[in-house]
Amino acid sequence: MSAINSVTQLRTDGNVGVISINFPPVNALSAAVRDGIHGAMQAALQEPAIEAIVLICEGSTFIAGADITEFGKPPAGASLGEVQRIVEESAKPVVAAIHGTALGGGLEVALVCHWRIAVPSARLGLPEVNIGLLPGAGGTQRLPRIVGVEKALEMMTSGSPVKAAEALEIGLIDELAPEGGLQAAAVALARRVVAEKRPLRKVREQNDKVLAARGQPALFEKFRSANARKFRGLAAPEKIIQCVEAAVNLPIDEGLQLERKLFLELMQGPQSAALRYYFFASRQAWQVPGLPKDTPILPVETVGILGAGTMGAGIAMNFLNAGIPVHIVETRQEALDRGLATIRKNYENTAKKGRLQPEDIEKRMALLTGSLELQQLADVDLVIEAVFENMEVKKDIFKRLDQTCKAGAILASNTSALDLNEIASATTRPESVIGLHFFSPANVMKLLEVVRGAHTSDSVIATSMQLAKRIGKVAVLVGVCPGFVGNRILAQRQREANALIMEGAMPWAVDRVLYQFGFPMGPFAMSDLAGLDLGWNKEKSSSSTLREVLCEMDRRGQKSGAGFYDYDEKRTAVPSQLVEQTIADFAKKKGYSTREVSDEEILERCIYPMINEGAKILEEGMALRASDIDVVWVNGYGWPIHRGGPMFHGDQVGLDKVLAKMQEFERQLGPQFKPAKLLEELAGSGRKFSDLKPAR
Ligand code: T1G
Repeated sequence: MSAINSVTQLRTDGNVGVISINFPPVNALSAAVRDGIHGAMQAALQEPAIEAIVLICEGSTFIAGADITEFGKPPAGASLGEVQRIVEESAKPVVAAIHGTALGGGLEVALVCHWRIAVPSARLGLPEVNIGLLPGAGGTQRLPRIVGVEKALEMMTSGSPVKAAEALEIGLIDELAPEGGLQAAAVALARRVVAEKRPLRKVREQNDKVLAARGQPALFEKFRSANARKFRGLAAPEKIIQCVEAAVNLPIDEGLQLERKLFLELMQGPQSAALRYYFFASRQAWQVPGLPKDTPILPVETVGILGAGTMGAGIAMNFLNAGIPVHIVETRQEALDRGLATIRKNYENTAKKGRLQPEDIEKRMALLTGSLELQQLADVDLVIEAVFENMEVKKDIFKRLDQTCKAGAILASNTSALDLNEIASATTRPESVIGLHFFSPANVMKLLEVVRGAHTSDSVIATSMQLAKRIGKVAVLVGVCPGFVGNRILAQRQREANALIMEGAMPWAVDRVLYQFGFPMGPFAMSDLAGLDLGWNKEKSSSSTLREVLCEMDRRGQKSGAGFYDYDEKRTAVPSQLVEQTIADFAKKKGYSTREVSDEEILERCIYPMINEGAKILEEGMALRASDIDVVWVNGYGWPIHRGGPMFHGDQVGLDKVLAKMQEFERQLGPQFKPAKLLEELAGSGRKFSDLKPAR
């Protein structure tokens, strides 16, 4: 056995040379790994006793791709192209032995091997599109040659890996190895290849599947139109399609040249920078600086939920999905029955879409119980209160929970804006009180704002962050302030959207500008979807707000067939002349004078105050990092992920420009645009939000 370098070993097993990579956490293709493979291949090729080679990894996974932390740094070590060439041109057969994930550059290395074997739990994919790139090491040319054009297009534009069984089916691997027996199986395969004198099979020479698609441009046009909505605004998918078209129509070396050109365009573009930033931001959000590594994690094996309404039922599903028993307590039987029925209905709807088996519904429902007795929560590890947003109601509930629940139980509120510290003050155990702010629909939305109270203990915080991961949420730790982080920033955008339509911008213009920016829907279309009459009281309505005026006109949103927009029977939104006139009349009555409002002003007025509010949130320590604010907005409010998040966007625009605009708006429109001190400091010193160190 010889150590090629610190991360690579070459040992022999009979006539087979085994190259083993060990570069935690995911054996990414760092310079050391590339040098190691290249050096080990040279050694193996020169060793007469070695007749075949196995490439395998230690740790949790096969190579999970290029080392994203090296992007943007000066190249070092053997290039990936050199590594691939020495493998593909090897005179000795090379077998890739795959466990965990073979992703991106990792799969592209496996694709230049002559054979591929994997354990059943392995997954193989080319997820570069998720970081705004395309497979830049031959994946766009080799994958279609193995799995065919349609499957390759789907895999590379979705970024989704396939499981080993499917990989075997589509020819991406040649054999399955027993779990725990990968190396032995790979060596055995290598030995058979030698014994049977099988010719060296190179993917780059297999052209039948791409030739079969030649002369069928409609295939690509159909794929483009079928995915137009999903690819809206994204640069990478289109370039991937172009590379696959090249794989079909050009010799592979020309296809590889195009792939290289388009890869570099994406690598140097703003979208990949944003997506790579977000990749790390979403992983950093889990880390709570200042929390001792050995902070005890409390057991959460049973959960109680107070309230069986939309939120309570949705929250319950997260725990049922993770196999955690839930007991829901309500005050009225019919509300409880309705909540339990809603949960079952949601599962049945998911099953109808083929995403859940009937037996899984029963497994989940078997974990769900309900009653009208708070006493039933005496022994649960965690209670989540999801009742009416009223401070007195919540304080009364937490007082009773404090008297009912066992010592050490975590008492959480799902409040979306109320003061958690005041809620905690109703108990004798504020150290056990935390906010778990789910977003509706709670069983769908990934974001969970974990709200730390003034007295919340480290254990309760650490337990809550870990629990969030266990139930598949993206957790961000936030402080106690009105609206926490997400809704506090949303209020800025909402205020400006409402002001802009008083000044002459149409609701559909505001929606269009924000939709074109990348949001899934603009604020007025969103209001129509949610319903304009949330919290509206017909008896007390006094035409004092535009929303009241519209509700009084029975324009309550999509559900009433009209809101800001008119809706046809297919619920297609159509700008309403009546609303246009209603807005003009209302604005006049309120003393507004209307004017032409440019798209640029709409965008800046909606986005810059969000960035400014984010700066205030950081100043007050209500978020640990600027990137946490971005993770909140990407996962809770549909901020276009290829723009990184509001704070990343501010850095991209230039904080000096954001500051100048805020100062201009402050002069023109009022103190609501007053720049945050932090924005002034950073802009003044030429720094970015990304230069800030995480708060403790
Ligand atoms: N490079 C560097 N670090 C990486 C990494 C990568 N490719 N992937 C993961 N990490 C780090 C991650 O930051 C975290 O670090 C730790 O590993 C665990 O990750 C030429 C150009 C492999 C499925 O896009 O999908 O190849 O926070 O928390 O949930 O065409 O990581 O612990 O310090 O996600 O078990 C293509 C991205 C690259 C794969 C494991 N490859 N990674 O998931 O752990 S571009 C990818 C993942 C490329 C080629 C192109 C997942 C995972 P820390 P984790 P996990």
